Amino acid sequence: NSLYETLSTRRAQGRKSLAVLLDPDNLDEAGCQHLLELTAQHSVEYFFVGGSLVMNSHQATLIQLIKSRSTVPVLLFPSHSLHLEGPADGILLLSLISGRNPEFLIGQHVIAAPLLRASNLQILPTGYMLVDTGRQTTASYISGTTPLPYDKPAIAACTAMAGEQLGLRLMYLDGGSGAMYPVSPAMIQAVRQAVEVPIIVGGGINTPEKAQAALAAGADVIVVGNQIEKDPGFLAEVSRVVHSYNQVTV
Ligand code: 1GP
Repeated sequence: NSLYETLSTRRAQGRKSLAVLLDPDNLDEAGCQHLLELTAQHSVEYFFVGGSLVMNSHQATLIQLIKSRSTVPVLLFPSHSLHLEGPADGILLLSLISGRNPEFLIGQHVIAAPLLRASNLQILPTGYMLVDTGRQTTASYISGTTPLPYDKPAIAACTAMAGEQLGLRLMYLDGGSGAMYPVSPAMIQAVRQAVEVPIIVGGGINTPEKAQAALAAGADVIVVGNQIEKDPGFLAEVSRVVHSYNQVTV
């Protein structure tokens, strides 16, 4: 099955998924090995690999290591057309629809298009929405865009609706890495009601309660990065929340 078919089947069945975000800048080989051992015990559906800034060049090595030890699909989560290295399975091809910077709506995509055509990556066209969660994030600074206001779910809903009408097949609501607080359940709910496509939610999910709140509001996939970097034991906790939720709701 293609990655997209699996995502939309899981969405249709009301099954939730966990994605672990691996930032090549923050993860060395030993840390990655440890994480892979943990993910063998506590299920994870996706690894997302990327970051707003990439300060070293070991993304490809990191992905090779994951692919040699794990069957969990690896999706590139790039912030720039320069960040496409490594034998990943697919790519979240992000169009930054919360912003008004043409470079991240279409410019980078034009540069990346022939590289993607020549690759074996499965392409997942994704409407990427940055949400203001209390302080300026690297993603918002680097992209030169204003995030969606935290307390305006209707703007997020209309943005997602427009993205879906333009043919984007996933929506990603992101409070930004290490956000002070996650995207609000009210905003997730509004987006859930506005579109049919699977919804990914990340940024600042650092407790089981925050994970549960995002899932209950309608997230199909939650993304956790920072908290697992700080405390790899959180992986077991958040995996339990995501997958016990499935047993309750299916
Ligand atoms: C950021 O959604 C991701 O783009 C994950 O955020 O690192 O805060 O979990 P955290």
